Amino acid sequence: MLDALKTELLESIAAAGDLAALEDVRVAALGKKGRITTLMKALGGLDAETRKERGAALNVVKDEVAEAIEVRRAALRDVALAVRLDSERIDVTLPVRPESQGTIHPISQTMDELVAIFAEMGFVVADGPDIEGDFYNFTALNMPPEHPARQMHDTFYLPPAANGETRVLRTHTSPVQIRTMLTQKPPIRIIAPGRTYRSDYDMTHTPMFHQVEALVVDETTHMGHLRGCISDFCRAFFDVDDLPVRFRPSFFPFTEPSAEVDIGCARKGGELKLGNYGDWLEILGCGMVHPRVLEMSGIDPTRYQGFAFGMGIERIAMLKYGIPDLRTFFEADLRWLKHYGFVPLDIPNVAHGAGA
Ligand code: 2NL
Repeated sequence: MLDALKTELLESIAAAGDLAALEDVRVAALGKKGRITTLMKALGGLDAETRKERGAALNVVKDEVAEAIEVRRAALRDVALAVRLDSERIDVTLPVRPESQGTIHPISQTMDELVAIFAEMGFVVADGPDIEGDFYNFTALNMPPEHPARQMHDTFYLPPAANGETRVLRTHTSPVQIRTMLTQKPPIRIIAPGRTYRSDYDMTHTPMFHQVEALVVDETTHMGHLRGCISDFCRAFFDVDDLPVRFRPSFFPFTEPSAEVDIGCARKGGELKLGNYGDWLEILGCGMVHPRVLEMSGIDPTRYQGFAFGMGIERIAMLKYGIPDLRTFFEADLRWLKHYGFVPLDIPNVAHGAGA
């Protein structure tokens, strides 16, 4: 009788065409009210000798059936997977449909390139709020109230904070570096890319624009590091190995000494070419962090020195990608975006000139 049951169960296991049918077979045999389970329960009513014998035999059948179910389940799972893989096969080399319409904005692409280059050099990306306190945007940068440099910033002012502090839309990304110095111990090596705001609108200015600033602070940081870092960056970003890079003395309230950086170019017939052609083009400002700035940011200027630099992202994007008009960046013109935008999968990395 047990043999007949076993044969019958093994047959229905073999006949189960899918996982659901197999589960039905399992429940009918081994479930709470399954046939084997019922027989097991009935053992209690037998005398000790018969119970031992029948129990052992039942256990063998139960194990065999359970094993057969497992084997069948694995086979059915393989079949189900194979069917699914076959039916869901796609050719990933085909173009996407409907063809993708969107492009990466040149500002986003350029920021990704900057991050790729500076990350390779060991910089970490830092960010901060667009709405800043007067202290972080000006005072900590050696521009006390009434400092003439403040007037040059065409600042957007907001109603004061609850504590009375003057609030502004940040006029540069420097406050991010101030916040970093106030909360982290050197060595510090960060870049701060982001939106900045100045109340100015003409051919070469928009009220919102983008900047990236870099800051390095350590015990032995000096101008040689500043020079090498900036030269390497310019050559990587513009993808010109022998790009001439020149430092001219300048002034910023937050750096001493300060410099402006020019790169080599040629201007011919309204065209601009970057490289060793004898002419020069200004692209960024830099300097050694002013000791007073370090001090106001909680860093001991007798122990640490730092360098910093900053540049406009629209400007370097225009140079690299031949975009002639700044204001078009912010017009959201789909034809412009199609022309100057980037394929979403063209992800910048240093091996690819970050990219070329
Ligand atoms: C430019 C010049 C510069 C900095 C930015 C900086 C930041 C801190 C301390 C010292 Cl927290 N300096 N930033 C330094 C020199 C130049 O930007 O022409 N930007 C568009």
